[in-house]
Amino acid sequence: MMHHDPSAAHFHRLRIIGAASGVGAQDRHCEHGPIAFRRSQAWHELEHHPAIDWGETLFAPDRPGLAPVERIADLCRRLADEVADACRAHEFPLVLGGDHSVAIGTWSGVARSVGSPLGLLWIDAHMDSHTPETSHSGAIHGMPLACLLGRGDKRLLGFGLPGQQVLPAHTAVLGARSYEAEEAEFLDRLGVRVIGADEIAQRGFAPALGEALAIVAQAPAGFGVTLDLDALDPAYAPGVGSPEPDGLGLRDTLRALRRVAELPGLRAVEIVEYNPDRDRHGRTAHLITALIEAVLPVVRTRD
Ligand SMILES: [Mn+2]
Repeated sequence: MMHHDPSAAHFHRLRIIGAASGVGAQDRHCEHGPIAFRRSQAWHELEHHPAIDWGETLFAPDRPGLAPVERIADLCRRLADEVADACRAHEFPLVLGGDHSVAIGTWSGVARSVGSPLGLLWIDAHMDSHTPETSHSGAIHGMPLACLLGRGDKRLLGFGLPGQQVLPAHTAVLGARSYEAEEAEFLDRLGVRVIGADEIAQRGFAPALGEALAIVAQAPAGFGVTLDLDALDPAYAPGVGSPEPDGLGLRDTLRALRRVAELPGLRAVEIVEYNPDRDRHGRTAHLITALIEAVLPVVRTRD
């Protein structure tokens, strides 16, 4: 008998799932993120850890004639399956992107496995809440949150549950500082709480995070965290797809993930937009290692 009580979640291992796609971005170099991280010195610090397993690394199909949206749909469908499989095996999914369009697959997979829409904390410099009608660039990594809220290209919807994969009342965007008015209006209309960089600067990071966690962690079926590395200041994360100045601090971000890992309803974590071509001295790769270590207490091994 499966229980969906978030407090009953128990994970005996952390499963890293690579989502090696840059198809959703104009600059496609994020597709090299998972493979480059796996080859990095930073990963070697963790690769023999008994509680961590690197599962599949998935790629977007490259058949001629496939439109970007079809390639992303194919990847996200398989990613949702892989994430749901990890959940079924009581392994904690940690998805490593890849551009942020892969979030459509990650959170659809978790929502399917718990049988109900989730809470979601979206930590990002951007809102990623365009629809095909409002997008200026057409890039799908600017649309995944809207898709998870049930709005977007039909080919990108319904991979987990019919309709919404996440509950607007239990979704929060944290750290946004570069966005278009249409995105802010869309989220506002749905009642999604956005705590932007300006508000964080005024109130301080800890109270802002506390409010965001109170919103997402009360979702009845549990919640997830997706971290776009561009939420951090480029000084700490230079290796991202779309760097934006004046981002979150390193300690604040690590503290946030440690705090999240203590909450019983946490179902999965996603780290995206790692672009190894822009990294400097492995700084961003080492940051990813530190972020994985911050999440690791979700695994409670029975001695
Ligand atoms: Mn993003």
